[in-house]
Amino acid sequence: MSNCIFCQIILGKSPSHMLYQDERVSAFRDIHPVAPTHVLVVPNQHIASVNDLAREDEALVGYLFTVAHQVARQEGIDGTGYRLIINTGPHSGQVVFHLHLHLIGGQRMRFPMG
Ligand code: DGP
Repeated sequence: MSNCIFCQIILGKSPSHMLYQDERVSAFRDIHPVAPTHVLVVPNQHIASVNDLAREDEALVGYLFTVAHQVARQEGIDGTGYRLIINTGPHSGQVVFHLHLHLIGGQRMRFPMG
């Protein structure tokens, strides 16, 4: 989608610090990191949010987690641990309506959230 910033990043039309990309998924650093590692793992296909997932996207969603793990390993935080967050809709604070998984780590995080 031409008006979606993540689609523009995936296509290389907007700048990003890309860490991983293949034909299905891209992973790039968040522009406003909240921790030493803050990466967004996104499907290349435009899907606005979890609310817009279809049954045929189930394998793709699983693959997002596989790539998140791979990037966590690349970043050296798989052993210390990390948090994966998917915001969905206004109450969650979702601001970019292209499905994305926040991979956050590199420091101890507070819990519970909300
Ligand atoms: P969310 O609230 O879950 O929709 O988070 C969207 C995230 O996207 C937020 O942490 C900031 C990040 N973001 C927004 N615009 C850009 C951008 O142009 N480039 C990058 N790398 N990240 C962006």
